[in-house]
Amino acid sequence: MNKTKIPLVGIIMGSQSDWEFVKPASDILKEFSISHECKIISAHRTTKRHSDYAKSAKKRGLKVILAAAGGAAHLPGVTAALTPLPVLGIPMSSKLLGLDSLLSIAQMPSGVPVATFSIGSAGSKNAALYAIRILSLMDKKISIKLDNYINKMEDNVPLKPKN
Ligand code: RP5
Repeated sequence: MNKTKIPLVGIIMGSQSDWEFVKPASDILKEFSISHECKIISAHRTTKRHSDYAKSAKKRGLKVILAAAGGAAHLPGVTAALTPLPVLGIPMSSKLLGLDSLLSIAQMPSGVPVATFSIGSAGSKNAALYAIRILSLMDKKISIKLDNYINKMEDNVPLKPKN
């Protein structure tokens, strides 16, 4: 991540305990050299931090927000209620294996959209790739890198299974 650049993507998570499952999103964005920031912001425990962040996000130049939360996972939904930016919700695993998180994020009332990804690190990685797809519509360099990434994925899958 280039720290001198204004972040294009904001990654927020409800707790430090989420970080190991959220880090793959940051790793992908780094791979694409996309400026981003990672912050612990809870919709329940840090309400002022959260509302300041969500309300100022667009003005600060962010284009997409990834929001990861587990259990009663209100962070993505409440963030989407406070900003017009696209919010990509990532359910974290939980005592109920993340099904509670998944449903909390997916079952938004009409009018306040949140894109919902799969539970845990695969969801984090895909949310980052989805953010990259959004950004690629406005940036030719990102679009070329994305095409290369997609092509390379096929090259990395062997045609024949190994013993
Ligand atoms: C949520 O509660 C967080 O996103 C996390 O997934 C879950 C548990 O948080 P900790 O009790 O580990 O801080 O808000």
